[in-house]
Amino acid sequence: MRISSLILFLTVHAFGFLVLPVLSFGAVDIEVTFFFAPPVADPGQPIGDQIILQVRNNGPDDISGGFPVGFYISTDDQITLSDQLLIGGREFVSSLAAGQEIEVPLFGGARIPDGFPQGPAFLGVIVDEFNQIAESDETNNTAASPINVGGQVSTESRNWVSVKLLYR
Ligand SMILES: [Ca+2]
Ligand SMILES: [Ca+2]
Repeated sequence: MRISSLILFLTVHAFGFLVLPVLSFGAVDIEVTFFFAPPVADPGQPIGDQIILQVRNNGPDDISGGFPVGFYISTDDQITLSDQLLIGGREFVSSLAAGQEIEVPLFGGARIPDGFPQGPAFLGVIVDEFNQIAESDETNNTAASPINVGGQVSTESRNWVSVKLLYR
């Protein structure tokens, strides 16, 4: 009995030492697995329906508390809270189970704020926007896609629009 008690004692302590430090790093990881934004848009133009975002919880734990997702317009490809949030550009994911991957729909009327400077920019996203969830990897929560702001439509895009109008 004394030996088995000793083994139990050592097992509990070894378990605690091995597992607790791992848990303290966060047992979930939200990752942006797919992001698409239109290559051209005018300020004020509704573009929410053209933006596609997919996220996954790499686990091993479920996320039940939910987290906000912010869509931003930036002059560089580093998307941070100091960039400009799209008007109507914040959504909320209420839960995400371990291993679950979902598409996060964005409000269709979301748009670049009027007055944003014309020219090359980046449309991006921040998942767990205010870092309220501790994750094993905090570096995979953003994505950015180049966008030309202000109607500088490329020839290819213009042709595509013409073809679509022709067949309507
Ligand atoms: Ca993450
Ligand atoms: Ca986080």
